[in-house]
Amino acid sequence: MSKSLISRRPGHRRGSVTNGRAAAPSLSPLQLLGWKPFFQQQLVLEELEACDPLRVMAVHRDRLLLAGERGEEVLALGGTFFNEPASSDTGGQRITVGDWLLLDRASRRPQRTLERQSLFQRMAPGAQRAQLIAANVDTAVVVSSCNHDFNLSRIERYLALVQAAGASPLVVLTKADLCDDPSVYLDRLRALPGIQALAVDATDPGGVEPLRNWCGAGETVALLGSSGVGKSTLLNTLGGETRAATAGIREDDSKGRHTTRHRELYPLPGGALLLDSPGMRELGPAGVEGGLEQAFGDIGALSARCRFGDCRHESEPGCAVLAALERGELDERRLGNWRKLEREVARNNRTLAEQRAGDRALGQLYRAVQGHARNRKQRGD
Ligand SMILES: Nc1nc2c(ncn2[C@@H]2O[C@H](COP(=O)(O)OP(=O)(O)OP(=O)(O)O)[C@@H](O)[C@H]2O)c(=O)[nH]1
Ligand SMILES: [Mg+2]
Ligand SMILES: [Zn+2]
Repeated sequence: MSKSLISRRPGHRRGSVTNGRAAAPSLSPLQLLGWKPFFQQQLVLEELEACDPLRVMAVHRDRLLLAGERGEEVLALGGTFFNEPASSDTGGQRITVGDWLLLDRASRRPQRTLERQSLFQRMAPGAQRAQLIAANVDTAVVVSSCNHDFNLSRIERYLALVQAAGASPLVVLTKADLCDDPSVYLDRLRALPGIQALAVDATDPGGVEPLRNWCGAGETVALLGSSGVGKSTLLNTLGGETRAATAGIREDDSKGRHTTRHRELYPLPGGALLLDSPGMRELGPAGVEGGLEQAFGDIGALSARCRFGDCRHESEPGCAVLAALERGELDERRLGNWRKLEREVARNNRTLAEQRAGDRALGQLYRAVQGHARNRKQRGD
């Protein structure tokens, strides 16, 4: 039976973001929040003088939790900054957890979000827009457990999302303590070429130690995976205290109870930021440009050897993909999953392109109306 650990977040939050960070004295408070030259380079002179960069630590319905050089602050969502039509790249929600936001130093008004180094987004079936999941993540940990939840095709789906986002992937298998032989699951992961994987007991502080190799000071690490796999448990064990509530899974089918309801970045003692997020039910890859080629590099490499450049790997002569399948070097399940994901990506990209065109038109209209109103005001109409 799984060990159940039900806990509530303590009334006081995690305290200062630089707490317990003696291990990384050489980094500035901003660097500990993930500030990098990539962001610094985007600031123009006036912004350097008049603005503060703040990291979006959590997005709530009506407010953002931000952290910057001066510590944490809360910013209400509202006002024109948040209500302007979406710019084409963010598809509807301008801000997501992990973003860098420039605030005017004096008024604390938001000025702009900085260009993202990586962006996680997904499409829910039938949705017109991509939902933003997180930005500026360095390592994405795909968490799965050594039980009924383990599903190679779903892990592949997560990996496609990770690679489309521009983050580096790691697979962590939890509940190694509840299974007779975790190496059976690790072996099955060998079918995913080039993927690093660990099996751990997420409740054991010693057991999760290897994960710290990916949690260096100033690094942003996201935990992704289905409900009940142990994302919040990993956060609590790595953090050395309870940061997020966890709850036992259903006995009959090992499914989780959707305990975590929002995404939030938590500082770890070693100086990394760890993103805990709700288990996702729908995982349509969005914004994938070249992402599948990375996540399915083996199939990409085979395709390059097909006789025809536009080979669909169905029945064409000289198809290197089908030949590999026949020789048993390529898994039929993996090829099937790749085909399915490719179709979804093509469909989602079409929807997003239509959406972007619509957003652009709306943005132009909005600016025209604003300009018109300004002119009237200047004329004193
Ligand atoms: N024995 C054991 N139990 C674990 C392990 N990882 C997680 N659990 C248990 O699994 C249950 C679910 O863990 P959570 O951390 O709440 O799962 P989650 O991924 O955060 O789930 P959501 O917030 O619903 O997305 C809890 O009862 C945990 O104590 C593990 O490695 N070993
Ligand atoms: Mg959770
Ligand atoms: Zn082919």
